[in-house]
Amino acid sequence: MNTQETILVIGAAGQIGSDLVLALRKKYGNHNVIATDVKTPVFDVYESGPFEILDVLDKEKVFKMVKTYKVKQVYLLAALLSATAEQNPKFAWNLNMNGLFNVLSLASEGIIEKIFWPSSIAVFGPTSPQINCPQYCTKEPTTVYGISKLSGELWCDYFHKKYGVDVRSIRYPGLISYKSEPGGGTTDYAVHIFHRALMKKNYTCYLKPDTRLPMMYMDDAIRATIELMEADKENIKVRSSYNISGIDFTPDELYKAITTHFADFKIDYAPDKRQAYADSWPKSIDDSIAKEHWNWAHKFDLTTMTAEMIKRLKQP
Ligand code: AKB
Repeated sequence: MNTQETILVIGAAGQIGSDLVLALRKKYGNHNVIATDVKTPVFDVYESGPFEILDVLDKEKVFKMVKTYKVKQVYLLAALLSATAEQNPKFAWNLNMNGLFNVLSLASEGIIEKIFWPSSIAVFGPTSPQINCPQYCTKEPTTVYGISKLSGELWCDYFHKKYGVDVRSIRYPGLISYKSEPGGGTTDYAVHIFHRALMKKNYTCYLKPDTRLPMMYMDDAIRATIELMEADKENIKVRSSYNISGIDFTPDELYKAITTHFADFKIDYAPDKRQAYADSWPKSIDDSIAKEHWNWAHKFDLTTMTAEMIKRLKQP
């Protein structure tokens, strides 16, 4: 991307947006990355470059913003995650689908050139392979969120095939970050647990101790996103969404990793509705196709991620 081109990030106040905006600004210049959301983002995002209030469902305003800032690339992050989507299926469908549709339509009309849209491991369901779940397999998601993400993937692929839209996507696992807490997901426990440990308080986990899920440290996820967006067009042969893999662990394994830093930290378990969503997802992911197409490789494992989270959260 040349430094005169502008990037629009929609959903900049969320967990991914809080890190992605800063990484994009570092790479492409503060003023070339327009952060937008329906709510105010973390201070670092707000003060380091342009921020505008934007609801992705307001197609006219999205269009106006794209024109005003001469936007070439859109990162569309606004979405309802698994737990909140289940509480409000209609709104989740509207936001997760029509938001994407608005952006895909602008690209099909040639108004924007490139789109990033996040999918999730939630596209898989109980009939998908549970261990090393491959890129291509049966997908029968049983969550509202998973249904919307799988449908979105199909729309991305359709707009690419029919209109040549350059849309790129990743099936994120649970993301672990220190800048901003996640909201409304099933994998959020893996962030909340660190905050409790640092506060020297016990943690009550809403998943069972042996619930293994695919996870990733945010630095890896941001690098994957930017590497995918910068890869040569001809190498991107999957236009639905790419599997990427980082770490997989259970709440008990994460707890034990944290106790190497906080020996007195205590956990107990009170599984709730989110257990069923977690049980429907794979335990680990095969990402050999992403490795082959655009050289993806994760860096952080459970030990290095835990040490880094604690170090970062301790910093004032
Ligand atoms: C969630 O838990 O809903 C998300 C996801 C796996 O996409 N973190």
